[in-house]
Order: sequence, then C-alpha cells, then structure tokens
Amino acid sequence: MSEAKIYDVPAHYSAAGTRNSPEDYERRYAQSVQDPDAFWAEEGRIVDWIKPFTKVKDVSFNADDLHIRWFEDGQLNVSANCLDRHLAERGDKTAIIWEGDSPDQSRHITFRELHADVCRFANVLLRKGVKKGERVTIYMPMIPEAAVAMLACTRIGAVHSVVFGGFSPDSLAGRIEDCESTVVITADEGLRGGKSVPLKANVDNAIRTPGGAGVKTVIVVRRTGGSVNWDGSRDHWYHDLMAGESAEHQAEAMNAEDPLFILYTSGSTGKPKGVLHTTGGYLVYATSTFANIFDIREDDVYWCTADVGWVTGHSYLLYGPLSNGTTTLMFEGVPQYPDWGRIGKVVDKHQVSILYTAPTAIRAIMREGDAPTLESKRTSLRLLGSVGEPINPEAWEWYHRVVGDHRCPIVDTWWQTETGGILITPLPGATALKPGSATRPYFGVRPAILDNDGTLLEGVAEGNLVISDSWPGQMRTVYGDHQRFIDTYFKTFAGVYTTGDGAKRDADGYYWITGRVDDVLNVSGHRMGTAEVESALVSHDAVAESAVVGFPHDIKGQGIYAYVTLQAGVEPSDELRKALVAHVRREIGPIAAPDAIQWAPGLPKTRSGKIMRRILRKIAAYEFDGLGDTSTLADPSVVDNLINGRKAG
Ligand code: 6R9
Repeated sequence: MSEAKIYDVPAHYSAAGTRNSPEDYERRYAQSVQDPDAFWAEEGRIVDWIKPFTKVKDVSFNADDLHIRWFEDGQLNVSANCLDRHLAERGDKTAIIWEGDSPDQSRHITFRELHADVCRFANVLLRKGVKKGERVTIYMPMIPEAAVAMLACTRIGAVHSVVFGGFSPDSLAGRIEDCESTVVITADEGLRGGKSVPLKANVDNAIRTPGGAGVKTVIVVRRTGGSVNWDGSRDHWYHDLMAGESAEHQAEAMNAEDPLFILYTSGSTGKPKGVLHTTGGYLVYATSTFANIFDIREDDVYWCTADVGWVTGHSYLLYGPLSNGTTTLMFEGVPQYPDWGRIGKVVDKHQVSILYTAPTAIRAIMREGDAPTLESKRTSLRLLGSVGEPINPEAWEWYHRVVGDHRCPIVDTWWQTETGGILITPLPGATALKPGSATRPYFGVRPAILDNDGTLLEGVAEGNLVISDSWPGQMRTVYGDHQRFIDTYFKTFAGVYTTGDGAKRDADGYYWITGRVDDVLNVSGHRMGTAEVESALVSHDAVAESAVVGFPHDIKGQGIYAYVTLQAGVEPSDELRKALVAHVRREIGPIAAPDAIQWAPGLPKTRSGKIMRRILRKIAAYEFDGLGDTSTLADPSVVDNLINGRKAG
C-alpha cells in the first residue's frame, strides 16, 4: 500500500442522482458520531414503524454491564417494510429477478406477487403451529421460495436460521439442535453448475442424527422433481400447502429488540456461534447502508451474488434491497457455468446496474483471461462492489478495468456477520478510491486501532481494528450463550467491540484491512499481513491466487509460507519460485520474502470462498494430524493434495 493509486470520483458519477458528495460525507459523518442519537433518530425514520420509537440508543460496551438496545420502544415488521409499504407505488415493479442455473431459465416476481406469496406462506406457518419467537430452519437453494420463507418468518415474528445449502447433514443437525427448531424448510434438490444437490436427502439424514431428532415438520419446495424419500407424518409439499391458503395476512407488530434471525458463523474456537440479530436496529441499518453505499436509484437492477446462507445474502440480497423497493437479482448458478462468461451475460440479459461480488470470484474469473468476460457488453453497469475478504489491488484493477470498463467505481465493503451491515466502505460520489482499501467508516461508525496492549493509536497506525461505539445493526448475543458473546467480543480490549481483524490507517484516514488478527505474522519482530504478501504474489503475472501463513522458523520466529496457484497454462519451476520470491522482495521488501513456496493446484476454501488458513498453517508446520473439521470445505480433496505436496517438497 506504499504509493497507492487514487481513483477520484468520476465526473459522470457526481452528476444528478448521486446521494453523497465529499462535503456531505464529512459533514454527515461528523454529525453522526458527535450526536449519534440525533443522527439515528432521523435515519431511523427511513423504515415504517407501527409504533414510532421515542428512545434511540441505550448501549454499554462495559463487559460487566453489557447491553445494546436501539429504538427499543418502537414496533415494526420487517416483511411489511420490504413488501406492504411498496404496494401502492411499486406494486407492479419487479422485486426479484430470478436467474436459474441454466441460462434459459429466469423469472420476474413483482412486489405484489411476492407480497401475496409471503402472506400465503405466513398463513401456512401459522397453520403448522409456528409461534412468534420460535426458530425455523431454512435449508434451501437460491430460489425465490427461499426469500418467501425468510420474509414469511419475519411476518409472523418467527426467528429464521438459514443454513447454507452446501453444509453437510451433520452441520445442519448441529444448527437445528442448537436453536431447537422443529420446522425445516427445504427443497427436493438444489441445482448448481448443472449438478444436483440432495437437499431433502440431507435433511432426512440430519433428522436421523440425535441433533435433528426434534424436527416435526419438513416443508419441501419442488425444484428439480428428482425423487425423494417421503415421511407422510412429517413431510409436506410447499405447493400443496400454499394452494389452499389466503393471500391476506396482517403483519405482526414486533418490538424493535425482538429477535429477527440467527445465523451461524465459525469462530476461531469451538462450534459455530449463533449470531443473533434483532428487528428494528438491523432493518434500519440494512436499509440505510444499502441505499447510501450502493447509491440506489429507482430504476436500478441490483445483483448480489452471495448465497442467502451467508450474511451478505441476508442484508444485501434480501432485506436491504427490498426494504428500499429495489429490484434484486437472485442467481441460482455459478460463475463458470455454462462458461466463464456467465456473469457478464447475466448482467446484459437483465441490464444489471450494480454488481456486488467477492474477490475470490473475481480472481477465478480473472484467471481465465479477459476473453470470456469481454463476450458481454456490460454497458448497463454503473457501480461494482466487493465483500468477504481483502481485495488485492491486482484483482481490484482487473475488476475495474475489465468488468467495469474503467467506468464504474468499486465499493470495497468491510463488515462481518456480527456487524449486520457494512461498517467501512467508500460512498460512490463521495469517496476517492484506493485499490485494496475499504476506505472510510459509514455514518455513525467509530473504528479505532489499538495496539496489543489496548493502547489507542492515533493518525497513521496499524493494529487491532475495534469499534468504539455501537451501531444499530450490531449483533445482540450469541444465541443461547450470552457469556460467549461477552467473552469473544468485549473482553480482549475493554469498552470496545473487538472485530478480530487487523487494519492500517493511512495519512488520509483510509482503512486497509490486513486480515484476521490471527493471520498476522511476526517475522523477525516485524509485523506482516498475510494479505499483503498474497497481494504481492498475485500481482505477478504467473499467479492466479495465493494463501500465506506463518510457520515456525528457528531464527525469525515465524517464517512466511506461501501456497501459490498458478495461472492456467503456467508450469511450476524452480526458476519461477525464485522469481516470485524476488518479486515479493521487490514489491514489499526483503522482510516479506517467502521462506517457502508450495505449488497448490487448489486452496482449501469453505463453500463461501474463505480460505481455511488453520489447515494451511498446520500443513506448513508439517503437522498433518488434527487438521480439525474439514467438513465445511468446498472440496476436501485439496487437503490431501497439499499434504502430499508438502511431503514431497
Ligand atoms: C460480510 C462477511 C467477516 C470477515 C471479516 C474480514 C473479512 C469481509 C472484507 C473483509 C477485508 C473486506 N472481510 N469483508 N476483509 N475487506 N471488504 O464477509 O462476513 O463471513 O462474517 O466474514 O471477512 O476478515 O472479519 P463474514
């Protein structure tokens, strides 16, 4: 990040319709942190309240008296905000564009149609005995019925727990058990890249384990028509239940601090945590951030590629867009099917104006060269977004140059499952961009950098990223384990929310996320972000992707171990290995030169695309036992491959 290139706000972008200018940002940001009550009192009105709030914020980050409450005496309903309030003005507007796995399948669903289906399904759930506050597990592919199920839960005040369709029966059972849900909503099969995913069979298997034993009702959407086992006492077809139901339902008035959903996420230790979000603060935050960060306009077609099983699929595929009355595109498939040009082709087909995706997808597409992407025009795009991991400048530049045709600003949005919405991000029209930097805090967000002793660092600094005060979208507890919530986020440093990420702040006040703090290396007493070394490696022409971990080193304390995936068609060699070491020395400095490079045909990634560094650290350390749970990997066979490579090297 030495001499970062700066991309000013493009002239065409500061034209009419843009929500923020540089001056507006500075003024509103200052106001939002000086008087958060006033700022959020006003911003809180962007959603419809059944009973308006009179209290805005009641928060203490003190571990002995931890409490986080927003808008606590207000009442509202999330589904009513996403649907009912748009019917008068936007009833015939498309709410969801569904693009199937196969390029010849797509559907448009209007706000009115979606409203009717959600009401029907709310009535189905009530008829099945689902009560306000009860937990409902949703294990579904990327089909509109997933949105219907989620919204119907919020309509009656049931708490959804969406489990990503790629998780195994055991993982599903663990999550069902943890939140004690008795109702599961699924599909016969999912469809991704032409291959079917046996969702109903996985649910059956989950229910056979002790964890899943409490399930009484399974509602099954027919997606592929593939054959499924059936237990007539428990299983019901979605279309049968929907057929007889009324499309009228009065949304339940929920208290602002009533639970809205649980989403399980992995921590550094123990079983996954059930991150709990509540109703009012979450919705206000998702609605506000979505509108401002994506600079939303009435005719936008917005596409977030995240699965509904991840937090991005909650806040920025579903709730943020629909609450704003924005058309949201839901894609069932994968970027490489039927070919690597698919993303651009979907953009053209539906005239997408905003594309929000992950660096891992960008690198995968980039690896195939420009040609597949250039088969599409992409002239409808106005804005690009990135989320999930630090984006290396190389991928950023490619995304900007090829996908966005030099025309579209990129919002690199930093946030977490725990934060509910985006905390650090550029605002189009307001923020000059630096490739690889998530730039500046959103309104009301107070990031700070602490050293390991908890001392606050001012100005240009690098250290632990913490957030000094609450924002409405913050998680409220770990479901069923409030102590774990306090211990994980409020004990490391007193009085602040600990993110678990490291960050640098530059002379312009821009934040550069360096990766999880447990990934920061200490080489000969120098701190080194793994993301930084990776970014340097990936900036070499031969490299498609890399993952860097620390490993025990006699002299330096920690050495740098790099796993490198080469571009298609590039052969590994000792010369190339030396060239890469030299390249990193050149890019960052001798201190960053990898001590070892292992060629990696694939990296162990979770199905959401996150590299499991824990495994890579073990392999680098030559510890092949106790690699821990590899069940969440997209392709567990890459691990054996890397172990063999390590032994051979
Ligand atoms: C939204 C999401 C959270 C972790 C987070 C950080 C990494 C996410 C990032 C980013 C750098 C970005 N992360 N966005 N790092 N720049 N723009 O991904 O939530 O799955 O909970 O992951 O992802 O390390 O702590 P989640």
